Amino acid sequence: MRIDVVTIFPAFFDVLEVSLLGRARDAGILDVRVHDLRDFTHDRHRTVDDTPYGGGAGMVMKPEPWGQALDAIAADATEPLRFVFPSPAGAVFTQAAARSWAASGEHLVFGCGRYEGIDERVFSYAATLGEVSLTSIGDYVLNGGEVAAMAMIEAVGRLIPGVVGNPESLIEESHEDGLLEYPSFTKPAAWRGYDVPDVLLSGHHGRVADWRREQQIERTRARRPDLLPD
Ligand code: 6GU
Repeated sequence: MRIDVVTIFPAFFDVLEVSLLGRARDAGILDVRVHDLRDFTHDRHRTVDDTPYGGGAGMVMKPEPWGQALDAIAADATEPLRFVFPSPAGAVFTQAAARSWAASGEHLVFGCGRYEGIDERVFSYAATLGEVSLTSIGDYVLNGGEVAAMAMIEAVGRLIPGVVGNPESLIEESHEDGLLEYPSFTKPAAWRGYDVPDVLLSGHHGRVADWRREQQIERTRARRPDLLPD
């Protein structure tokens, strides 16, 4: 899968070299390329922002460098493009979106804005080159799209076949079946006065499965009732 990132902080993405996604890159499963938005400027100060029309606080990212960056990426794309602009004003990113993007065969382009945002016309222009998603990772505010893009890249990347070693570990986990994950335990069976639930030591696979499902439902009711059907 091909993923491009456009950012004024390319070093933020150095951590993609390590861990699971780093190995997937080395194995040629994930091809992630990070671009510095300032490389698409032409003035001496490599300016990427300007004051907002209509006034107000903060700066807005100028459209011209974005247009050139998106054009450069589109020019050598071989798969359909999806432009993802991380934004607290976007639709909330979910496991369903991660699954859909991972299975789509699309080339993902993350456009990371800073300051008060990107000139709105950039989204309209991107829509002439591919699909456009404005996507939030939750109801809180970050300083820019970089951390959100990283979260989405990891969520999507680990669903690409071969990235996660054991595909079964992708199935039994929080959100995949619409419920939170059941609690896990390992040895020792007794630790500092806390015991592993007896049912897990029983060897009855059916009872273990029933107990885990009950735990999933109970936890989801307690912590995330919004995930349960009415
Ligand atoms: Cl995607 N961007 C920013 N700046 N803040 C956020 C976010 C994204 N998602 C939640 N908060």
